[in-house]
Amino acid sequence: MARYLVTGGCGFIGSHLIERLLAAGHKVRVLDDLSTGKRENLPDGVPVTVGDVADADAVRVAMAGEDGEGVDGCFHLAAVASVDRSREAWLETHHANLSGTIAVFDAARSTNPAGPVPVIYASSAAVYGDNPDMPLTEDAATRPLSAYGADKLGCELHARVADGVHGVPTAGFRFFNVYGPRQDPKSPYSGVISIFAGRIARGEPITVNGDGEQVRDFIFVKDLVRYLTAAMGHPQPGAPVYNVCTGRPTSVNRLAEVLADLSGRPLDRRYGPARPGDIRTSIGDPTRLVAAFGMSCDTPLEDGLRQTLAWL
Ligand code: NAD
Ligand code: UD2
Repeated sequence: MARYLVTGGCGFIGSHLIERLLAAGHKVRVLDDLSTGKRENLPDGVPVTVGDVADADAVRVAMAGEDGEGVDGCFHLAAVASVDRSREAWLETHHANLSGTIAVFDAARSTNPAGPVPVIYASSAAVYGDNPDMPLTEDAATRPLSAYGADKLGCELHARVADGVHGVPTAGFRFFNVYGPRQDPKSPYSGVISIFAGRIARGEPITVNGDGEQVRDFIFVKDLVRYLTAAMGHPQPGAPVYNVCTGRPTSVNRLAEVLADLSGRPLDRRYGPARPGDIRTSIGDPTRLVAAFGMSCDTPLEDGLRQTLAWL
């Protein structure tokens, strides 16, 4: 049994991760500002400190715990997880997304009585920006198109500092487009699958940004959290980063059609302007991930979408 801090634990991915950690018998506590996360996403009894991950004192206190015993590791997921929000609120999202990550690395090096503890953190496919070399390997050039992607790349650079200078083992996961139950269908800043699924289920129209032929690599959340727990169990030197992806492309148009089909509802699809800074094609190469962890993101899209629709 280990003790972990999960930042952003009340959010979509964090709540699935915590479900898995608790099932394995670990003790978990959470730091979350509840800006998009909800306490109801977590079972009763998980201690939640409401605070800002960019507030270094709040992070240190959350990591130390009431008894001052510290943690065995930290899963760092807190961020403003939206390209659109990072355009509207550039500096504010930067504080959460990059300064918050440095605050976590800093606390991980100094707060725990037994010395530095590992940090497993969320990066994003957004670091690749408009790189056309599909499928994207981890060695592909990074040229983010958004403040969100730039800050995630910054997290990876600081992870190297955490590891090389401060002895904090880290592993960064470049999540591609994650979907599944508990992704908020009502927020305009949510992922496209939850927005489309919610609107189609309510009989409302959906808006496709641009021509809808942009392509994404969608991963089911329950596939993803297995890598985070595996990485915590075997921290590696050198601040590795891994794509978390399937290698399978799906266009936004096709996604809308499959969702309408699975939910048995008519598709009322409208086309709006392309989103500024939107990436045209994003498909990852999972080779490094599979080699390192011996498992792939294998939930077929239609199965994952069914589970998502059933949760609504
Ligand atoms: P989410 O919005 O559901 O979860 C983020 C959580 O962080 C929420 O609980 C929110 O309240 C909390 N949070 C936000 N700002 C905070 C702050 N300043 N201080 C403390 N808590 C704060 O989003 P998610 O999809 O679960 O994303 C989790 C992580 O995965 C994020 O780092 C995100 O950037 C990353 N990611 C997500 C996707 C995806 O497709 N969902 C893809 C790539 C990367
Ligand atoms: C980026 C990252 C992803 C994650 C996410 C933030 C890439 C390739 N992916 O996702 O890893 O970090 O940011 O959580 O950078 N769309 C519509 N209509 C809508 C909503 C979205 O057409 O109502 C389109 C949108 O323009 C985009 C696609 O759907 O082309 C996916 O959008 P998204 O916001 O779900 O995710 P994306 O790709 O920006």
